[in-house]
Amino acid sequence: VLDKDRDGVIGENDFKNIVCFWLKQILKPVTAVVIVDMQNDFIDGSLALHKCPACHNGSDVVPVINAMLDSIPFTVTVYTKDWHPDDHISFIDNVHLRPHLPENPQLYDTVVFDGPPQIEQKLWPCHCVQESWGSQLHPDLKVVANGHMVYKGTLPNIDSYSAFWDNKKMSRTDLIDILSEHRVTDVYLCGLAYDFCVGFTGLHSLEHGFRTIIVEDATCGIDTTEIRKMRDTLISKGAIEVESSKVKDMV
Ligand code: VGL
Ligand code: ZN
Repeated sequence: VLDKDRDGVIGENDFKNIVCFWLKQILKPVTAVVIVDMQNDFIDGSLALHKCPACHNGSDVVPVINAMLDSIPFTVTVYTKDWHPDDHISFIDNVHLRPHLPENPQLYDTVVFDGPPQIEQKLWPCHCVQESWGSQLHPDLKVVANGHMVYKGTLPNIDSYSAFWDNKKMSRTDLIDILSEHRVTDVYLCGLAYDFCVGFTGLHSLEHGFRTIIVEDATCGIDTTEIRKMRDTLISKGAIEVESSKVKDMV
């Protein structure tokens, strides 16, 4: 900011530069779009949304996201991948691998694995195993040349719904570094699933102080009740929801 007037004293030019810098920051947001977990398993595979209670179809949001990527000049584009080792704690078929296995666990139950630390975990079908077909991005999703890839849920003993931190905030991904490096102010969120990975990423985005915008028609979810709860929580903490058609006027 002080490049032009380097006499060590804050003069009129410095002051103007500082005001200009902050006006630009305020008037011209630096935007990132975070495209969460648009992977085969959530669209056509083991955790396909159309087989889940809300009966949404993950493939419906592919063209909406593609259209945004074609028409909106986001400064930063991030793709996330749920990226589990095959002995991951969230898979129902792996409960026998853990000590103190909960009694007769059922798919989609939330169980508590003994610690330390104690882990509360919802049990999912095996999904998004590293390098498998199910973990690949949907083939029709547009992948931009300068996009970043963030991997989450990569450790066997902890799940990670958010693309920032794992569910116990013991480890973090590269996402905050990518956003900070580019001085991002506004985070636009889309992808799957609204009530889990999109939602928790949104909550952590708010915690980091980003203006957090959920693109309504570019995301869908697993369970209607959970979707409603997540929406209420996000809105109460300051997130906003907009239609993709409105985003071009905000960026
Ligand atoms: C997700 C359940 C399990 C998601 C990931 O991407 O929303 N949901 N793992
Ligand atoms: Zn997962």
